[in-house]
Amino acid sequence: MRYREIVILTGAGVSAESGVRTFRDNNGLWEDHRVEDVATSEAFARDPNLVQRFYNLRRNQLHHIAPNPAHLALARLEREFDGRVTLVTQNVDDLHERAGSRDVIHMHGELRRVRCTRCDTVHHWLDDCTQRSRCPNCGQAPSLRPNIVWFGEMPFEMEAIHDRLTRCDLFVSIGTSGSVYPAAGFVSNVRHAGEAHTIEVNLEPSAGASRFAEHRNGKAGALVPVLVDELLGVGRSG
Ligand code: BV8
Repeated sequence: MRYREIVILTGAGVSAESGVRTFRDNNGLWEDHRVEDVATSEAFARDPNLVQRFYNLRRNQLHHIAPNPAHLALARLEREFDGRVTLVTQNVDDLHERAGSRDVIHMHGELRRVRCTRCDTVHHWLDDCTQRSRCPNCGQAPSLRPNIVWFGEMPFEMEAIHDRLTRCDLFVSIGTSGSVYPAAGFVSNVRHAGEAHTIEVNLEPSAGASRFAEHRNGKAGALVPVLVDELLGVGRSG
């Protein structure tokens, strides 16, 4: 089967072999806080220093991690596939970009950007962000928050994502537990299942596994390069 439009959704599992902790590690706990309780605007209003610390630790981690074969294979697919590849990631790290992917939709935002809550500008930011950090545009403080989509907030670029889902003829979900919406529902938004093929690549069957036509269980670092070779027709005789 030759595909024309592929949508790829990635989650924390695609970065796991790069040493980035998934949300399921520690049963979704960080410093004994449930992630859902830290990654919210209410938590930020209640204890901004705690939330800033949560993201500063993870932003600092960006300097010590590198893309793994799964990230590199997805960048190769974007470069060499003779149709359209849309990469939507739930991840807030920059490993897809550092692997060479160019067209990445960060639906949950990015660790390397902060947003001013006063003038709404977004800035590239790799250092610690605190309540004393001044907005590079309006100069106010406190004003900067992580440009991350918290629980209860609308994910970014939903319209563009939905448009690509309804047009794609292949949807591949990689390294996600299917526990967070609306990403977990994307597989049900692709064109009528009869026309689009759907593949789940994950260490283990996810909560939404039954909604996929095909399942490949194992490590992304091993399975994604194989899948990309197949999609590029590499190693296909004749
Ligand atoms: C919204 C940024 C509405 C933060 C994140 C009840 C039912 C249904 C939905 C809800 C509900 N109650 C509330 C909701 C909505 C809520 C939600 O879904 N909650 C869940 C907990 C039930 N969703 C929201 O709030 C979303 N917004 O709904 O807005 C709205 C409408 C109108 C107007 C305004 C608002 C916003 C959700 C975004 C939250 N932010 N991230 C941060 O990163 O700090 S989500 C966060 O969790 C991560 O981004 C990540 O996406 C997600 C965890 O998911 P995964 O990526 O799947 O990670 P996980 O660890 O769970 O799984 C990893 C998988 O990899 C595992 O399956 C594992 O087996 C596998 N794996 C591990 N190693 C490997 C591997 N696979 C392959 N290879 C390996 N080596």
